[in-house]
Amino acid sequence: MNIQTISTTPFDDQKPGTSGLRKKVAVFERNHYLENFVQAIFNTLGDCRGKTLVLGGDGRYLNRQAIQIILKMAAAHGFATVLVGQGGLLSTPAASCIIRRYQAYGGIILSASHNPGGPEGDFGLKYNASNGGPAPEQLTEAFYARSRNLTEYRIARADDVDLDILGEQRIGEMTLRIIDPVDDYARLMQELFDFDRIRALFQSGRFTMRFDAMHAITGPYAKRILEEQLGAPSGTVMNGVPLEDFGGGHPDPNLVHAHDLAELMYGPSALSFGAASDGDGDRNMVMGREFFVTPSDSLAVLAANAHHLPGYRAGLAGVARSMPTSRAADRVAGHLGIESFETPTGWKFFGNLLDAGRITLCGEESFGTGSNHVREKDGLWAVLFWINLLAEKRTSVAEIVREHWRRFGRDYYTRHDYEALDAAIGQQIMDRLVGQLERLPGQSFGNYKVVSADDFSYRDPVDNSYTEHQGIRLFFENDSRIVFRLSGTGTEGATLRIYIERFEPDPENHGFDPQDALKEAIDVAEALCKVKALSGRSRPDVIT
Ligand code: VG1
Ligand code: CO
Repeated sequence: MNIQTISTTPFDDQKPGTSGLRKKVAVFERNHYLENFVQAIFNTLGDCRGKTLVLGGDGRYLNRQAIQIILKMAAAHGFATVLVGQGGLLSTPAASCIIRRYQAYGGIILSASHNPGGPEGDFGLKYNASNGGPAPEQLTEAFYARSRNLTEYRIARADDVDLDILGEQRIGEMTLRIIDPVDDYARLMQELFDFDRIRALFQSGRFTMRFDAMHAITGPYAKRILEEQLGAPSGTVMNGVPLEDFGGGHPDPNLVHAHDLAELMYGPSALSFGAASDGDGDRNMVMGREFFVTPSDSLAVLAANAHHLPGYRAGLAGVARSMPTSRAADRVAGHLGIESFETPTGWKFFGNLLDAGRITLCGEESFGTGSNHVREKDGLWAVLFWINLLAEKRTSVAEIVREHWRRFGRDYYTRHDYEALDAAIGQQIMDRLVGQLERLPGQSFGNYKVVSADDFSYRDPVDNSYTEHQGIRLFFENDSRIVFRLSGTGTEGATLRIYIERFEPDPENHGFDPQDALKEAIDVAEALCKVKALSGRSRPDVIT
């Protein structure tokens, strides 16, 4: 095999964020940019001879070109086999599933998740380890360190391969296997859920649903599983063809960006169930008839009901949630007498707990839910979980959630995002909050009296690794909490996320809109961080 060694100079911005390296497409298109980062990963991994790599992405602009480059670099680095999803496609959870099933050494997933795609949009690359999960921080830090002193990268001189033909090809000594992106994942779903019961629900004719794939990666997965295997009527999957620019949309499953779906959920002909997933298929939004399920509630409901489903009959080892996620799941864990954990934002922090068998379910407020079946959050899995639950309980989404609140109390919850702020303003807001931390306890803002305040840090209970500066938490006397943090996935300026919640035990008070129920707390948050005053914005860009 003819391997070329190409001289290069380092870039100083290849620091992975919450979920891999994410940049504007134009940045990834800079000469050697992608190659440098891939070489930094391979240098960190060391000797890869004889090993297997999994490779695929969400189909966004640059996906195919990047795959051709990475394949040639993998060949130059000595990988024995690379498994690639047909057409270069793999959802994030499917990649995780495939790494585990084939005992691969690791995988590279190309995606910028819910960020827009196309030439003007974003691109991203993340490395997952042998457990199928996102590289832990020690590893991503090592990639960054390597990227800063690269002088060359190695790449095989070879023709581009055809990514659309299933089966084996060779690049030099390396075997390239193009596999069906859906098969292994669909098989895993069959092991976890009661497909017969779900099929019966669709056949009953009483259940109507749509799944909005948002022209992103889950289209082929949802069509195969929902329509072909479970007998949902064709057309159940909307926007099911993955497009390089997601049809110009923002593949982010929330009420703002999945509005086509949201509209079908209201009015006289509203559907019984609606769901959507994001660019790379790891997020989920779940709705019932005229009812939106807050992701934090979804995690709690799944935890409380998991024992009804085949894959989880044995019960749960424990549950974990990211810090900004509401405390609803903790209440369920307390009730079940199992462990609960609060981790920093990002799925990589769940990996050790899952590997050690300490937790079975985990989730984030950002439309992410998952279990020990893979090591990523999994959008379609969460949707199937809900459908299986509905098939089991023969009731509505709204009734399941309301019943949950009656039992455990309701954690009113909202997140307000101020996107693409001037980076200096974002930093100023966080610095000011940190500066106030010591003085805040004891201070009152209207009915809100601060009990404690901190800058969240986390010591991993499995490997003892330590992570700091994961967001500012304020706890109030009336069982409310406000969290401030800066996004680690944005590619423009700074995005401030404000997470606001209040616990309401009394079922008489469970019927309010969260924006009304949290009105005062939302004002307290502004008084504390002054984002509107400092940025001149009059409202958040996205409210979830
Ligand atoms: C966001 C979410 C976080 C999630 C991350 C990756 O990160 O808040 O919960 O894990 O996206 O999800 P941040 O740093 O922007 O708040 V995905 O679907 O983009 O891989
Ligand atoms: Co995603």
